[in-house]
Amino acid sequence: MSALRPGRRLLPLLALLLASCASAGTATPEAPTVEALSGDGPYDVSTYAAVPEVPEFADATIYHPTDAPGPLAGVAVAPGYTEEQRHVAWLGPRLASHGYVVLTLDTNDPEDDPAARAEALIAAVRLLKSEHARRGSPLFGRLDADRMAVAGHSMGGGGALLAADRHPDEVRAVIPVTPWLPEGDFRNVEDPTLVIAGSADGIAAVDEHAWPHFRSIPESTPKVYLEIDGGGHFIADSERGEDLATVGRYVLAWLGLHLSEDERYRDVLHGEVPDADGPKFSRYVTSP
Ligand code: 9J3
Repeated sequence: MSALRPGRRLLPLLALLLASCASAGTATPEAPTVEALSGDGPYDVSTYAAVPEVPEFADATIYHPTDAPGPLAGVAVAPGYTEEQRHVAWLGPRLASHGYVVLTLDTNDPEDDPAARAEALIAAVRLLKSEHARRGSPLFGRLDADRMAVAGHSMGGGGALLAADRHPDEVRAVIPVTPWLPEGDFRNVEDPTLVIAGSADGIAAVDEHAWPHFRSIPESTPKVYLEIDGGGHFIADSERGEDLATVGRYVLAWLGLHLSEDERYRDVLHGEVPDADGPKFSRYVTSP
């Protein structure tokens, strides 16, 4: 039996090694430096909008990396109240060029509430999974159905949180950006959640929305609250976002750690906040 002991001790090491090499869905080959994560990644991106129709949302666009090794993880993104895909569209090429499949959607009604946006996001996750199985889809056989994230702006962010609250098994990571949902209570959220907020948000004030949302998520759920100092409601808007490089970097790190399960991203999120970021953030709270 004693001959087994060294093997037993080596097993966790071996598992770690395998995990870091094989992390399925991790298509980003470069080290997660500030520079590498602040802009588009190494992959070519294609888009298509001829996706099967579903009742839960209107049009959609799928962005995917053409030359990334699969299986690929996916992210569904919902815009905010009265907004359209173009408001969140920058995330398509940004994330897809780093190896993710991204679906941006238009809600059925631009005034749809967060609950409708939650169902739209879950339908989008299911649609991505079905694209994996649909002959003729550009994603046929290329997706990892177990690695899907939901994200959104404002009511779309409230929707992303609700989606994770109601369908924890269908989601692996959640990224609400300046989320809006009064009295939002996310005590059932088990999926790792990155809340991105702006301290000067005049539409979804952080004290009424993002911060209590974050606080309502159980301490047992991996979560980070990133608050841009002086940031408004549109810090992650394709046209109005003033520092999309920073927002995108933390989104990529969250997906890298929790969707691709690549431990190299842990330090980006849980190590020291880079000197250049310190003054940008009014709060950066991580748990656990
Ligand atoms: O999605 C959003 O930007 C929500 C903002 C808002 O004030 O909704 C009020 C109905």
